[in-house]
Amino acid sequence: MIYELLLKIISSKGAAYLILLDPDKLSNDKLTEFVKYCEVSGVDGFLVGGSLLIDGDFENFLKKVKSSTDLPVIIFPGEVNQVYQPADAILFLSVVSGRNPEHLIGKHILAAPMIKKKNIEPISTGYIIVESGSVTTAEYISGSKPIPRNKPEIAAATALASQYLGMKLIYLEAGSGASQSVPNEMINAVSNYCNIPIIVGGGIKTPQDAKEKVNNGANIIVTGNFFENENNWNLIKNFADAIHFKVPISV
Ligand code: 1GP
Repeated sequence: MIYELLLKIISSKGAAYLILLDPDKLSNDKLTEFVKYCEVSGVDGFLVGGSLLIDGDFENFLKKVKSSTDLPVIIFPGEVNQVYQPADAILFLSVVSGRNPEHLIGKHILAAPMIKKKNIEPISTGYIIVESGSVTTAEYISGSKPIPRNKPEIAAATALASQYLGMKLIYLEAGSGASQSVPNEMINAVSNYCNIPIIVGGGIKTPQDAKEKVNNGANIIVTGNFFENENNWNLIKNFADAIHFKVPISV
């Protein structure tokens, strides 16, 4: 089970590091090379998806990722049409920060039978969109208001409600390419208030920022955009080392 595997990684390495692969943004000819690069740099697994898919061929992209790595490959769906095999798991996201019923339960009713039929492990996740400077694709597409940056208590109460509803993960999302990442005070408030693992992503551009997020209670860090620039690939290991604070750094 991928959820248990994530818990094991969190407990052995301090936190887990996942890289988001967006079929629209990563060219097919670079995909295998990038995935291998991530593997040797200490990444723990991959999310595949995006809030809006325009050009990418999701199914073939997913197949290529799976055939390039033995690390967990988890679908991070932006839409119901992103449920495909082969995948090890899918984040079954409910946008709990918003009040749009389609993204709270509607899409899930359409997706659930497909997930069952394709035998993919669903990991129920309370998805909390956080204000990050400007309107992000996740916010716009889900038609839901983000939680204000200066209201950590709203995020904490939302996360606790998600936990009480039986969700297994919280995802604090600033949005892909966000100009500001999720505030550390908010991560801290959420981690002090609920006891399910917290994923933090969106706008994380430095190992230092990733490390601060872990120090404030993030259990899983996600980066995507930053490595769409190939010149940044050599920094993946720095991110992994900053996130895996329990693992002695090798030189
Ligand atoms: C988006 O959290 C992820 O859903 C990653 O964000 O692309 O900004 O790293 P970035």
